[in-house]
Amino acid sequence: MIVPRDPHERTMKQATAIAHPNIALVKYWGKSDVEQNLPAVGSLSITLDGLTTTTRVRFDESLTADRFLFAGGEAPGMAGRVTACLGDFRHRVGATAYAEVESDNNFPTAAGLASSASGFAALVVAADAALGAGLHPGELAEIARRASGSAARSIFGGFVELSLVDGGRGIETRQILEPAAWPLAVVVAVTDSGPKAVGSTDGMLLTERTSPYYPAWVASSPADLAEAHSAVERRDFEALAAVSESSCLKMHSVMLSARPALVYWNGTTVDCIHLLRGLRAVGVPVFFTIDAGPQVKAICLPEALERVGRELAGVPGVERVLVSGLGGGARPVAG
Ligand code: 2P0
Repeated sequence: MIVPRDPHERTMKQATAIAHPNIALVKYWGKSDVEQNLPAVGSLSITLDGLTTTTRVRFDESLTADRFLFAGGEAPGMAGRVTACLGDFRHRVGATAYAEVESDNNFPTAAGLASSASGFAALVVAADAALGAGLHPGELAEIARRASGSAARSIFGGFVELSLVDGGRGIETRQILEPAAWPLAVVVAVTDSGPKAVGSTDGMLLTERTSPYYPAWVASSPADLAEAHSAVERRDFEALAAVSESSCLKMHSVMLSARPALVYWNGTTVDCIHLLRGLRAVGVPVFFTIDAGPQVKAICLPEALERVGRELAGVPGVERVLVSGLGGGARPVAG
């Protein structure tokens, strides 16, 4: 429980924001500039609604360092990245005060659900609201992106595209379709809730250095993005399914061809892929995507949700399934 020093400070310098994780359908894997955390490829994602990060930021001139609490406790593993992101934010808006940050998720952090994306999106939106800085969403996405590439996408809701601009020296992130305009559903099959073996940043750098297929991955990304963007605009589920599965499998192909190989899947991951391909082959509107971990995300039309959830839950080795619809972007809330 944070006790503000006085009511004025509470009004002026503290705010709470929520953000949701997102799932990329056209994947981001690789950096063109590690220092700037610039992605080597654009990406296209959907923002979820059922899973939420809530973050409170309180700027206080009397603090001598930033402080970060996660789920009520110290989180030394994340504190450095939180401090760096806050530093970036202060630099952008000309602020000097350190901040106390309290964050929590209403979903399992180890579920392979991009909690860094919702975490950094909520952080920058709460910081912006606390200081009344009024940065526009594109600027917030830019600050969040430097902390975690996927976080830029969680600033926005629904269908979101992160594009490379200026010959790859910058990015632009924007919503391409509101969530209500095409209310897809998502089932996450958790096949292993342990921590992943190799984090995304290390995995990307290894892939870039060692996979002979990495240049082909980067070269093929713009066409996938254009195809997915068009499919979303047309609400063409089959077209989105085809390009999304292809992008996912190409990303895992460059991971598998790194030395040493990055094998994020387990046997249950593969069983889920076969199940979902089988369902789609008999006309069930569903496709899969998988990130840097063994969980399988099934994206489906609402009418298929009950069956997809039931069938995935029945795959031996699936620990549990989480269900979500599409949600809005990161935003301040009362609290
Ligand atoms: C994505 N992933 O597009 C891809 C697919 C994982 C696999 O974005 O290094 O944790 O912090 O910028 O944000 C993981 O991204 O990576 C990720 P960093 P981040 O969702």
